[in-house]
Amino acid sequence: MFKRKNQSQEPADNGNGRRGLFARMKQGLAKTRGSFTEGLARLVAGKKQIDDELIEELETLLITADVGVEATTEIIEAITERVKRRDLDDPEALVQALREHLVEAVSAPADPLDWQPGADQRVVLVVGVNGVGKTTTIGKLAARYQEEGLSVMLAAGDTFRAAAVEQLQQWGGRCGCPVVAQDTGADSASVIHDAVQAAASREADVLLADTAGRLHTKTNLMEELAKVRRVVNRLDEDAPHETWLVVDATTGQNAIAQAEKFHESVPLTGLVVTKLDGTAKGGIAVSLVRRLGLPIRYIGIGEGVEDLRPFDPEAYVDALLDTGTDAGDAAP
Ligand SMILES: Nc1nc2c(ncn2[C@@H]2O[C@H](COP(=O)(O)OP(=O)(O)O)[C@@H](O)[C@H]2O)c(=O)[nH]1
Ligand SMILES: [Mg+2]
Repeated sequence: MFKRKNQSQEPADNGNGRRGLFARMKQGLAKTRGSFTEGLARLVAGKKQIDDELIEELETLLITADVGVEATTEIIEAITERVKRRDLDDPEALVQALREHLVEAVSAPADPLDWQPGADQRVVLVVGVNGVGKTTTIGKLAARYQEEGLSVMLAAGDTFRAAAVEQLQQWGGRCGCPVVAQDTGADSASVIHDAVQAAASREADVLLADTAGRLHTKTNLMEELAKVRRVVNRLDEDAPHETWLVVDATTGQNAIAQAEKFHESVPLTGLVVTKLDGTAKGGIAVSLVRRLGLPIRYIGIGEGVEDLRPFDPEAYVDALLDTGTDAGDAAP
């Protein structure tokens, strides 16, 4: 059983309590925040007004954090325009403006995921290349959803290696979620097909389907995923209800091209950005949203079950810029 079941008996500020949520996210984003906030502080220090040099350095800072050339150019242009209009006249105001622009850039239109026990069943396909954190994310999500009172089933659709199935079974065991699996080397689409049928007959609220990031055969991964999607869709014309691409934040700008390729083959509905704790380039979240127009649903900030957070654009940017406080914590 997970420790967080006992959380009410533990001090409120142990990082799991409501007050500690924002602190924990800040800690997870420490690497990006470190370079970003220090950079900003250095830029702004001792400056009474905003000059070209300051704006140029801000541009460099954004690029360095992997915000991406396009988003950076847009933000810098908007800020330059505001400086010209004298709408922004001191470095403090500049930081506030930067915050606003980043929040806007990292937000994409999305319906809330307010899934209810006993309501419509949700089939979620989780896709992404090998090692990005798909199985781990599914394990963390299963625990989260179970805690919210939803009944969860898992599909071991990554049939590439035995370890992948075992890994999912371990996560399933921890939260008591049934795992539908077949032997290694089985057809991923067939496993997920069976799982969708099993989830329907057991009336599970959520089916989280793991998929392969690599294949035994020379079959194209994208074609295989498209097939999985078709098979699921044949069983239920509304399914998959969600297709989430897991992206490893430490991949850098290559992640964008990778994401676009997936999106062409299996229409994605959202993103999960993992391993943000391992990089100073948390700006990748901005590039991804800017290029794909998809919402980030969750972020991974560590390996533990509690290290998956629903994504909140404002809290994220505040954690990066160090502008938020625990008191203002709006994280769920
Ligand atoms: N630091 C860190 N490690 C993570 C995170 N998410 C996953 N991992 C680790 O990344 C490795 C690969 O994860 P896995 O779920 O097996 O990736 P998959 O091949 O996409 O299923 C594992 O060691 C995970 O513990 C994260 O948010 N932060
Ligand atoms: Mg896996």
